[in-house]
Amino acid sequence: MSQVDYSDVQGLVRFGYSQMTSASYALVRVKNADAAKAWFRAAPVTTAVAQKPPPKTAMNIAFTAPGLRALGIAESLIAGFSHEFRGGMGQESRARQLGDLGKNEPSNWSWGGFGREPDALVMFFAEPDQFDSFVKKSQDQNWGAAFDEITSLGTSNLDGDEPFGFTDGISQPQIDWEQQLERPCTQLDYSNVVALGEFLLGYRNEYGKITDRPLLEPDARAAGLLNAEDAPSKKDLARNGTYLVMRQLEQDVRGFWKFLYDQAGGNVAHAEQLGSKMVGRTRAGDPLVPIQAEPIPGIDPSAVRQNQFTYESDPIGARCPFGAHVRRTNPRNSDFPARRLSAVQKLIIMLGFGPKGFYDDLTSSVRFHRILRRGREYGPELLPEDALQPPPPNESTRGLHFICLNANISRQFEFLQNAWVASTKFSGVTGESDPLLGNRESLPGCPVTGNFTIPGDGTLRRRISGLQQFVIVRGGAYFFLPSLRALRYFAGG
Ligand code: N7H
Repeated sequence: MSQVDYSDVQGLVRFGYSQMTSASYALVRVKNADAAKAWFRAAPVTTAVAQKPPPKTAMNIAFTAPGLRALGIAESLIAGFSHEFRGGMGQESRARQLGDLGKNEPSNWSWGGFGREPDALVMFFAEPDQFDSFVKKSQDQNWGAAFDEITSLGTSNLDGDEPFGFTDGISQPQIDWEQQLERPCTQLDYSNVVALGEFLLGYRNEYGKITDRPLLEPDARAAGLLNAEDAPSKKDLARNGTYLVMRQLEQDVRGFWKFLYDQAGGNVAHAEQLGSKMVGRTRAGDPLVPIQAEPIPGIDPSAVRQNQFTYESDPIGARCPFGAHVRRTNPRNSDFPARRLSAVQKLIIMLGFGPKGFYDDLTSSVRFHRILRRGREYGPELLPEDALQPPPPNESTRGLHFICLNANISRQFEFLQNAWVASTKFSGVTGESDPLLGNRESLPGCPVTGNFTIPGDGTLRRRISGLQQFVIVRGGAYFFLPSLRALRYFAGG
């Protein structure tokens, strides 16, 4: 039994709302603070309580730091949130870290960017026949009085595929809602169960610590908030809330498949194989390495066929290249590939006395760098077999509204994006970044990243070059997804 009060947690933390296949994201600026607060107070925010049957509509709400200011939240309180959240995704130094340079520069984004952030994100989800009326009802007169809408980002339902045509949404961490995990100082075997405090503020994280967050004196206004677990005399504004990262990632689906077909000399099967090597799964979502017999904690029995694997059986990346998107974004146990170690050997390595060599330069433990993905696709479907046809005039764009939840943006999302996705050094391969997401512009001081290494069995290895920029960042911001109690605090009710 979880001790978490699900009725205080926004539903997106626990559910992806997959049965509600229609969704849109309204990015708004506060026009009138009182009207905005009144709208937030009345908003039917969906909680994490499981309902049977599940609801047909859902709404969740998140704020940027400027948004909290716009609602009149004191600067001293905002100062308690993380510096990434306060600084925003579009800050110059942060953009460099995230690889948002050249075409991806925040000044080119159609929304977000330094000084242009929305105040709030209102997410609408519904079953298709309910969607229009739900949004219309929510965006009533008061909505118009409260907000200026910067944009409303639509989504599309591609039946579980992302726009390049690969199955998405397979691998997610399993949250330890019951807080049963006993964490050793160092854990060497891959587990998919992740501490609650990695995804929800106010609880213990993978270090056994509670992430920093704003704590308040218990005055009358804060009376409705929960007490802090680690400072019981204080009120915990962020408990049951988390950070939400949003990035609009436009995908060049035609460019992606043209590149694959060109590399494969027009052979469809080979093109698809190369695409799978770049993603790290087949289009149907199967992993490129064998499923292991031993269970992995936190892998749902229904997901065994697609998710009960590590890279232990593929130490040189012959099946799933080191640089493949899924191997980069969750290397699982790449710390110790191909080494079945005894407890003593593991201890020796943990203490830093292990053998020196190629594998010592591998990625550090992954359990501090997991994210919960909650994004949705947008734009019309384009099947790989149609991608080589000339585009129609005024073709709509397509891509992913990437959304992830994490309690520590810098250690989770930013680490992934910087050290694993954008970096040109990863797991022993150099001079290449993520084959799907890498920024290909040759910028002063940055090595060219349009390479992709496919190690073969034994000594054979193939290096592909000339990868183009298949994904362009069109917008983004860091939000705080508050608990329902905190939302009432912000909205003054
Ligand atoms: Fe990725 N893609 O279509 O190839 N991603 N992703 N992603 N991604 C995954 O395993 C994709 C992006 C992660 O636990 C799959 O569920 C595309 C960003 C993580 O084994 C596919 C875009 C970040 C995983 C894609 C994009 C991540 C993952 C396989 C952008 C983080 C789980 C399906 C347009 C910074 C890895 C699955 C694991 C899986 C694609 C973006 C992270 C098919 C097209 C920005 C953690």
